[in-house]
Amino acid sequence: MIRPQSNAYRDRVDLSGIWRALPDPSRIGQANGWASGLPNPTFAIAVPGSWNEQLAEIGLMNYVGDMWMETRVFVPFSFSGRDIVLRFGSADYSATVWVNGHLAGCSGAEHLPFELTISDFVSVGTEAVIIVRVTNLLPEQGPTQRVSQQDYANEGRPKDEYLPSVRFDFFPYGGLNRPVYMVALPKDRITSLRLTPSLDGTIGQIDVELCYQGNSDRAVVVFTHKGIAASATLWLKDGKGAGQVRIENCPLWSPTTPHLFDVRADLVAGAFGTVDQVRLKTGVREIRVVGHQLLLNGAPLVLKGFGKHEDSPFRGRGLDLPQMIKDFQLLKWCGANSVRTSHYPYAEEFYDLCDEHGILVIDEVFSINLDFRRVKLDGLEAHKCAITQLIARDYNHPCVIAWSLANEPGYLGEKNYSKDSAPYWKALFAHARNQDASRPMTHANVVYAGLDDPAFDEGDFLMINRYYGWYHEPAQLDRAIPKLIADFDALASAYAKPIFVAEFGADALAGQHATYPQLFTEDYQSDFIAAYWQAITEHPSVIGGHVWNFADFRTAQHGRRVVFNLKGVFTRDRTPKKAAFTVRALWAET
Ligand code: BDP
Repeated sequence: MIRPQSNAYRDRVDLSGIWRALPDPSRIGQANGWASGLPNPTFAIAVPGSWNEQLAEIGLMNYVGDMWMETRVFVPFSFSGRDIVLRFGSADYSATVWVNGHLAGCSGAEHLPFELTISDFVSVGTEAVIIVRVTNLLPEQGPTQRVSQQDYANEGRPKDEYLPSVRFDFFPYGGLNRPVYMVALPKDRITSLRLTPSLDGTIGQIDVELCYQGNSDRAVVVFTHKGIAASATLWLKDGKGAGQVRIENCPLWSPTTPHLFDVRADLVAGAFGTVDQVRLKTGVREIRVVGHQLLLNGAPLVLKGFGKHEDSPFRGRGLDLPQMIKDFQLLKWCGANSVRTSHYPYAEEFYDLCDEHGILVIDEVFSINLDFRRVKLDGLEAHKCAITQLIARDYNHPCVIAWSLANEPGYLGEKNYSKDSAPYWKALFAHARNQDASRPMTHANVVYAGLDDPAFDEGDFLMINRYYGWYHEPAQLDRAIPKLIADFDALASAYAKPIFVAEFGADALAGQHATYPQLFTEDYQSDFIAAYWQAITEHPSVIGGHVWNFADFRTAQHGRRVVFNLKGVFTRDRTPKKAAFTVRALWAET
């Protein structure tokens, strides 16, 4: 999927701004003709943005259900003769779209972009009415399953009930949380561009694969970076073409040298000359797993950084560019070199900034706490689709060094997890490797799934989330750390693969202190992180760790949570806690 862009051949109109919204808890909207225009009164809502905090005062903080949203957009005369497409960065969690009363289509996988062709439903020089019905109710089957209040009761675990009902420890914000564009595309056009870098000594190679529609005969793809230029001409046939560039003494992309190439792909149709052009940035680097190490450009990596969330005051999960910029300043200030996009794909702007700042990314699909007592074939198919769409979106980012296919399956410690889930993981990892043979695959293991988690057999490196000293052995690091080291030792002898601590952390209420180990104090959080970091760096098979979490974040309501999950080393408004200074000192030495 090509990102929306404006150039001599393509155009985009940004639909961000104030839209109209109308909740539809009883799902009466479609029968009452809302697809053609919302009845009054409606509420103003900002897009991108989640409805929850924005519209809390009219009772929508915990609302789960359908929300109808409307905007109007003038279709410019310059869009004439081109294909007109609506492009949503995401809709949380799914959406149906109508344009001037015509059904335009539906969203794809959660937290990922989708495009709908609307050329037949609009006329240039007039205003189009865009209606979107968004729902934040998850489907029953999928990479992340729905859970209801009734399920908690049926499963005999009323104490686990969250408001709203979710299977995960973050807020199920609803809305159009990423930019929406109306895009004009040439009829003969590039439909995808895949760039796969590798190294041959000091020569950087980039394999180029391009798909197109129309009657073009060749494409010219040019890579430039500070006075270096290389290009490939691809001869096209049957909708695709491939080629390779080789760059002598190639400047490589890495956290310390995030060299990026500007890429320009021109689609050429014989005597008509160039008919389409696409621009993006990429970098040349190679990522490999060898024994217990993860190698970037041949050198072993120590991953230091955080699990994060997209979460900000008022916007919820809505794209917050100033906060994003600030976060990169703080990541660099801490000395972090990596993040995991826990627990879903982030906005595309985030990966652009990771490329630019040299932040390595473990890119995670939206799959949390899969309960294998309920998994059906549809769920596996939806999970595969989500992986396909994630890889298609993020493939060209040098920052992405691995795909995480799931977080904490088997969380409920289901009796038959090991047996029931093995074929699922086999099929899922095989599918993912078909989509990308160049990057390692992994998943995050929870302690309850056991060290014989069958997903470990399929992954290239082993991610573990551990909370010894917090949920277990509370405030007792002397008991916790030996358990952590025992897990490292057991995994290292069972698998010839690197181990990575994808989550470790403790809640801290900013301003809370004690002279002795006390949960929820800044001091215990700091000591906890320091003790884990020592165990991580001392173990030869462990390639690093990510503190859970970068910043405090809103969760669904539960007695265990004081409004937010407080495991951030920064507060939700990015004030550093003591632990932020601790990681800065530790990571400066690593
Ligand atoms: C882990 C989950 C993460 C939670 C964290 C916690 O992966 O989403 O927020 O625990 O409890 O198990 O803080």
